[in-house]
Amino acid sequence: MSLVLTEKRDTTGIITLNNIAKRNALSEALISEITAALNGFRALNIRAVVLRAPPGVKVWSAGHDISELPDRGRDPLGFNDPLRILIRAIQEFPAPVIALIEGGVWGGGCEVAMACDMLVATPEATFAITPAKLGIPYNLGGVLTLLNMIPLPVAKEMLFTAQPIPAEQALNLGIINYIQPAAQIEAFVLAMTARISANSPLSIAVMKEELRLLSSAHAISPELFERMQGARRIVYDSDDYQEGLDAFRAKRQPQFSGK
Ligand code: LCV
Repeated sequence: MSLVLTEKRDTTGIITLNNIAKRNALSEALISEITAALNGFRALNIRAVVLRAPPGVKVWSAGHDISELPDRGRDPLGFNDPLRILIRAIQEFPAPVIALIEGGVWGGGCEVAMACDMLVATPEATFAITPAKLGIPYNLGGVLTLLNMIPLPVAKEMLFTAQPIPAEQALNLGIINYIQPAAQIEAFVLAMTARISANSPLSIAVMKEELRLLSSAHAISPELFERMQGARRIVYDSDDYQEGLDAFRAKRQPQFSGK
């Protein structure tokens, strides 16, 4: 069974995350189907992509597939982790990718949505960034994606509380572009992609790449990078990291010791 559905409407490509039973958890298999769909769209004259879940879902994506996270002792969010590959594939796709959000967006699912160029959500949509709930040391690239989208105090609140924020707050903060009722959201997003498709794809592609390069242009010394990696290693070597994984697998609340 395909984990994603793809569709071409004129010059818009639509990718629908379709593993509802697992709440569209971003497994390696699901991610490889999304990246394959994006690569397929590159070969066609696609001028805008919509990334969505089926209409009416309660969960857009439950984030990283926790069952695929390594036990303690290995970086869970390394450069070649499938989630990191997907984030880069979205950011480097040469046309705008619009996230059409219905339902809850969790963990790495928020970073996938926020790696998109624009977000349109239903009023019921929520956004929760959850590494702290699992004992995960988020990675620098992921934190930068969030920092480019969310005002610092709110990014800290979302990371430290791991609690969802509602679509209205996300709209007020400029994290999402529009809120649209579920009955109108697809037509609204397709009208947006039609406007984009009428413009110069070459001009849009170069401006998207300029914005990506400038927003990720942060001077960081080797010493600073190594210091952060060392700090992250303490976390993914910790009892708490293992406890976060074990608790999710056992479907119980984690008890973090701080060790
Ligand atoms: C694997 C899952 C998942 C899942 N993985 O349905 O950002 S970071 O750093 O934290 C990063 C590492 C990350 O993204 O970590 C994942 C963060 N995500 C979360 O913390 C959300 C975890 N999921 C949930 O809280 C619930 O599943 C929600 C609220 C999303 C939906 O609840 P609901 O009651 O509707 P279930 O929990 O019953 O889940 C249905 C099936 O999907 C699996 C879950 O194990 C269950 O599988 P079984 O039917 O086999 O028991 N599932 C859900 N989320 N992230 N598998």
